[in-house]
Amino acid sequence: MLEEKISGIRAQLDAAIAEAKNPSDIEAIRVQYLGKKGLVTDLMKELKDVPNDQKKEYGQKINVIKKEAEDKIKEAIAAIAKKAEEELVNSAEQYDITMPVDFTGEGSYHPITLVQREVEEVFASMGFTIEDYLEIVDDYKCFEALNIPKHHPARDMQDTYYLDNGQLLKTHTSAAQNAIMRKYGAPLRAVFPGRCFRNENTDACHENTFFQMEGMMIDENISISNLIYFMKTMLSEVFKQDIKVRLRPGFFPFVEPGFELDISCLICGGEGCPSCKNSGWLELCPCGMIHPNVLKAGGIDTDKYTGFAFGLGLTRLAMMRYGIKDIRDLNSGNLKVLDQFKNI
Ligand code: FA5
Repeated sequence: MLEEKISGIRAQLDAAIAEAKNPSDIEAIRVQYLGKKGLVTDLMKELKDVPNDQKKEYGQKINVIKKEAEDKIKEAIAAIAKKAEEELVNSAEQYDITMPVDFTGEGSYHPITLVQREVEEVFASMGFTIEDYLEIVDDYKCFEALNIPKHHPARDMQDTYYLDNGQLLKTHTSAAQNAIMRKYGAPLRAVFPGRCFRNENTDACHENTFFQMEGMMIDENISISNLIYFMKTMLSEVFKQDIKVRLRPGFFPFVEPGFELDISCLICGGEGCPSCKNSGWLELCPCGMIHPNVLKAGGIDTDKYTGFAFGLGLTRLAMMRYGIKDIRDLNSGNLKVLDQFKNI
């Protein structure tokens, strides 16, 4: 009697699976056989009325058909998925890949890229080479070669993302200074843009991922006047107008003396707004004369050469150049923001 029921269920199940065309058909079959009121589940409920001496044998047979139904349903799901994938691949062959593409969805350069290229052009025209550098660097390049030994308090100013292997995400483009000095020796003029990472609380003018552009000029008789000249030329070329700047003392272990170069906030005209933390000034470009220890670490003869370096906040420059009020818009990936730069 039980055997008859089981073979009836098996035949029915096989027929139903053979007919199934999509995942919802299979789900209906699963409910019909293995669901709470399913045919196989009902068999198990009958177990309580079976005489005790036959319970074990009865139970084993039900378990076999239950397992068989589960396996068949699993196989059917896999087979249907495979068939759907094959159909998709076959239908893809029907596309003509030689058809001309509709370019109405054309992209645009990111505003930071646009500003980066402008600044690069200005410096290239003044004889600077443009260098590329790594985003993952070691402690020596990011700190020690820059006169920031281990446990120096200046490290606290750049909350660093360390990797498990001891390397770190570059916190500033100054991390490339040593490699570039070693690559070219003196005299040298180079700018090197790059992405920097700091574990910062974000606000309208701070991001945890932002761009800087470092610049270095090393030669005989280089002084602060050279530094100021290059900074002013760059800003007037980029903004195509006179920009109010102020220079105040700034401390960075890798320069001596060091300065902070701020520009008057172009978003609020110097009145004060969230983009400039209500100060009317935006910290844009720390700079200074390269510390002799840093030159020495880069293999430069400090009796003969001096140099200046600056670390331009490229992301902030892009904000000022295009009137972007919140730095976070630049990393948002929001196409509405980026679309505005299509025709630039
Ligand atoms: C530095 O990173 C130094 N390496 C700069 C330097 C280079 C000094 C060479 C002297 C000589 P600072 O941490 O201040 O300094 O960053 C430089 C600029 O990067 C800032 O003025 C600002 O424009 C930009 N910047 C820094 N942190 C952020 C941030 N979280 N979000 C956006 N821009 C930032």
